[in-house]
Amino acid sequence: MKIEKANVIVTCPGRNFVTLKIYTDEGVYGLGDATLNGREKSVVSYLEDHVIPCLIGRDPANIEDIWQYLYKGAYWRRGPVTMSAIAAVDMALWDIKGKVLDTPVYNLLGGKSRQGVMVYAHANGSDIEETVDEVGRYLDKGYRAVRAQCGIPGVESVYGVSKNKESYEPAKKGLPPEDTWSTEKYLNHIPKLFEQLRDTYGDDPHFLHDCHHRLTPIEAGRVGKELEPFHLFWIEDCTPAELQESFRIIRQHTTTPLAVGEVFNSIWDAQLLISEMLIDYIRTSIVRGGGISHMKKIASFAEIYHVKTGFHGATDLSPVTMAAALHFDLSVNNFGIQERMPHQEIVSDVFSTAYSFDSGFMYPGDEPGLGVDIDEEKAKKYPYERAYLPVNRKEDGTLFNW
Ligand code: KDG
Ligand code: MG
Repeated sequence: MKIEKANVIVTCPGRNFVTLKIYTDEGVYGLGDATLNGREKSVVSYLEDHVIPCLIGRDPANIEDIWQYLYKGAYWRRGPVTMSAIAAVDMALWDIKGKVLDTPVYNLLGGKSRQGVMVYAHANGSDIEETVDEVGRYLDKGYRAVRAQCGIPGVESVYGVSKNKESYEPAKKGLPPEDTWSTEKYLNHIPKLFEQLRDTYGDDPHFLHDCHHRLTPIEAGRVGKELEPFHLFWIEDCTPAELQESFRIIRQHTTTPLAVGEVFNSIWDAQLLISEMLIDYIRTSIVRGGGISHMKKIASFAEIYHVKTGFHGATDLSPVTMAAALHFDLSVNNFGIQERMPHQEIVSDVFSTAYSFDSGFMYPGDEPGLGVDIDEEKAKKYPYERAYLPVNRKEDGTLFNW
């Protein structure tokens, strides 16, 4: 079998998605997600100009060799554009292998380690009361785990909190909007939210929180320590994690579990964090981390050090990544939890999926391959629309982490 052709589909049903479709000479095709929020077109060019021409004529069965060819063969390694492009090829090749062997991808990864994948929902509100009510609505829907983000008095626009009760979508059409941030106000407010959540719902539900790269290590130590009585499942991205050693400081101050890595691209971004057991969950998703092939290595490395997976699953990861993540989550022993931020209804006009949700768990379905398809004619109805994540400034105007 040979790769005969490949094309890239860019579509915007509510938000932009970039999908790679690889065709074989025997009529089987595979899909991969290459969406990089706010930088979509760079990955399109990387694939069309530099990757697809090198794929034609190769045997799609040789997934590892093709991965190494694209990674080592480019000479320029890592980075979100390169690794998202490689991830898309890798996902599509696993999809093809599953279809050729007539089996779901989780079977190729070692089979089921569990029956379903525990997912966490996103709850948010403009204040504590609204957020607590929203968490209750998710618990009523059967979720066992809910992430809670809430408005901060005196801060106009807060990460993870929607305006006018619309569903939360961080990327905004047009050029990047600007938010204003106050760490002081945030730190004073956030423990009160989790105190109220435990008072209302008791000890059983898992609660999570995303600090979204806003704190210094010592501030992260403070928030982790103050949240200890409310035993969170994790706090996420409490500091930007380029400086892996900084997590030593956080660990000295708190036993609140730490999750990190949705912006990581490779095992090298997390090598020290994992080997020194400075984190508890690795969040790098299939699309950011070079596909299933590289994520297998990250998860196996993490397993040795008691670190579990907790894959990113926001709306900018397409249904193809969601499916790939679910197959992966079902198979590895050190699965922790999977993020679920459901796509808008309109996305299902373009993508059809075999995965399902029931009582707090997701299931990838038993279709051969990844179990996702794309309707290219319908995709054309939704052309690309420029959209960016916000930029963040401190109250005095200093540019800060978003
Ligand atoms: O594109 C950026 C989003 O995926 C990110 O802001 C979402 O932090 C996020 C999360 O935890 O889902
Ligand atoms: Mg996050």
